[in-house]
Amino acid sequence: MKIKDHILINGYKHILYNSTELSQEQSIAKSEAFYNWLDTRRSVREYASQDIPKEVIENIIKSASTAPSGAHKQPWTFCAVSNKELKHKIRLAAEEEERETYGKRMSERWRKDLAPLGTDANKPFIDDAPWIIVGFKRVYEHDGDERYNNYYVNESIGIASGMLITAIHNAGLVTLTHTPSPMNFLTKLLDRPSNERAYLLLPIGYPKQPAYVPDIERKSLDEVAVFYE
Ligand code: IYR
Repeated sequence: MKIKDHILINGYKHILYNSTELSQEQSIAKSEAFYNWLDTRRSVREYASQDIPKEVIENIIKSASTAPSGAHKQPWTFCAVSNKELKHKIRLAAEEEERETYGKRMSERWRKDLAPLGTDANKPFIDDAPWIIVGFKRVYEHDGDERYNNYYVNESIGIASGMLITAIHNAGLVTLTHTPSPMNFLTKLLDRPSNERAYLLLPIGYPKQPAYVPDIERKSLDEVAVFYE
């Protein structure tokens, strides 16, 4: 029987999925190689000023935007900033919030948990990295005067952000997840509409040479997985 190149479901066109079939051996080898490569990713806090081609930034954002999302609404906007004055304004505003956070909002316990990672209220990486990307979640959309909520917005932008971080690593670049809180200042500085809320800020660049990262270990498979066979 000839396979149809498309079918209709609920009257909507569904096209053939082009699957890339691997043998079990290939699948094992590929998944192991991917894990080993992904395990080399680290959050890096010190950046070289070396520039990145804009095309790379465009490609990593396109990669993130391939993420699955609630009802395929793709409820995200990624703002990529290389403008030095704007990055500096963002740094100053982020540090102001962070001074409050580290000085007053954090519990003693939280401060202790962060101590091994060496984070503090200073965010020089916002100036130093040639690009920063601020991911915004789009809570609702407008259709004329009406507002429609998007679905699973946090889950959707969370998945897209993970894919963005993976794409950055794949491009031979480094990043770290900065989550200034509250982040309203980013809406103002980047002139975003009221249906968008900042979700995370990622500096993107090459690591300073040499750069140091915390000597930490990841949980073992046993600690993060339970199998029911
Ligand atoms: N948002 C602050 C504090 C911070 C909190 C956690 I939990 C971290 O893992 C790292 C930092 C900041 O971005 O510095």
